[in-house]
Amino acid sequence: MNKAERDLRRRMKWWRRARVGMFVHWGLYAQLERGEWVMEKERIPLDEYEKLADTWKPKPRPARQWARLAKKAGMKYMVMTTKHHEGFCLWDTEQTDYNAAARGPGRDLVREYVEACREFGLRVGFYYSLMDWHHPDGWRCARDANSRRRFVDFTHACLRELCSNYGKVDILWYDIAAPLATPELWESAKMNRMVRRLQPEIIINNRSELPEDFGTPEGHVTAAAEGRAWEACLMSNGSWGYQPAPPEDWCSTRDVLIMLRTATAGGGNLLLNIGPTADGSVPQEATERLVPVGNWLKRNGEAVYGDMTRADWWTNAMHTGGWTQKGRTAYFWCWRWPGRRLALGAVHGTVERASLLATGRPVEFEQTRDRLVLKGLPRTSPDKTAGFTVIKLECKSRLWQRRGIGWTLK
Ligand code: JFZ
Repeated sequence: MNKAERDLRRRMKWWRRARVGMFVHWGLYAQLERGEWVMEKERIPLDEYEKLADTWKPKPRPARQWARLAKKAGMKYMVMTTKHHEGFCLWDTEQTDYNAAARGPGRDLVREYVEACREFGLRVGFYYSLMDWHHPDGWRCARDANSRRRFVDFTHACLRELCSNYGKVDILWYDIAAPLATPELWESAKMNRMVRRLQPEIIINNRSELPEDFGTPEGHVTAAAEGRAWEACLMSNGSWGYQPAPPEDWCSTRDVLIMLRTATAGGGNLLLNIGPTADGSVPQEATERLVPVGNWLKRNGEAVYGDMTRADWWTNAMHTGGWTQKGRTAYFWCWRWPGRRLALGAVHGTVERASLLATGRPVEFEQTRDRLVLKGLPRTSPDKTAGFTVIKLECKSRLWQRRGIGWTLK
């Protein structure tokens, strides 16, 4: 391992162990209640959209409510949109007066957010959209050299402020590097050097057209993602920015746990979004689903947090559940409870102890060749939060399950 790799490992350590964070999409668009792309999708003329900057009046310190919920839900970090594609800056910037301090809100919303994260012991992430629909050079920069110069200077200056004025920033989450086609045109290498000079421990995602520290598969959780650190980001109700949705469109508590299992097994993180309303309130549906996730994690977090071992070759191997793994301990997440006996085939390795993770209650078991049978289980799933019971298997060496059919026939 060379020095750069060692540095990366050290910087990423907390993040790998943290596993789950809260994404927050919040901006002028929340007032229209049709998602964060509404300006573009409905081709709202700029002068009409700009009026939203003065009509936006969020209630005092809503970020405390987000952070409190994130904490309750077992999340360890947050990432908030400091500027989405609409171009409105949520912090007090000198680069444009299209910002929260100068307009309707009358204060620095990024500062409130950072303070709330710190109050609740959460790591701080900044989302920053490179694409900008409001800046006069935001599109022109692709065709005109002077315009590009101005826009790149603006972009770098915004990031300099964000990395200078808010104390320690843990994550920089770039988005959509349009319309400039290459990292050379954005001067991304220089930009990220500056960011790291100001924030030596920061973790940077891969959306400035450079790979940097982690990948960002979106809208799906794939166990076999990237061959390096990755974080799947997901909406919880079919929209990033606030948009009311029928209850069926919201991920359930079980959906979240299923995604969390897949991410954990694949060695990745999960960044789950909420879109607060214009005044900053968290939609009731989000609270209803996320609080139980946190309660479940209080009892079963051991199967999620920490230095998990990649167990992605096991994904979906059983119809009763799936696995995560931490060294010599394997966790079977049973989502379809089979009753008093649970049989797991093609399992290799010697189990020394089996128990229900949530309560520690020991479970009787028998291993014959590659078959593991757990016995004397409760008749129905003991997990009353989400019907998702984790069985902990402490093993002599690392357990694994063979893929494919017919292996027991020889
Ligand atoms: C972007 C934004 O356009 C969207 O509003 C939201 O902020 C999301 C987190 O990021 O959307 C993307 C970005 C990248 C891909 C897809 C949608 N992608 O790489 O497939």
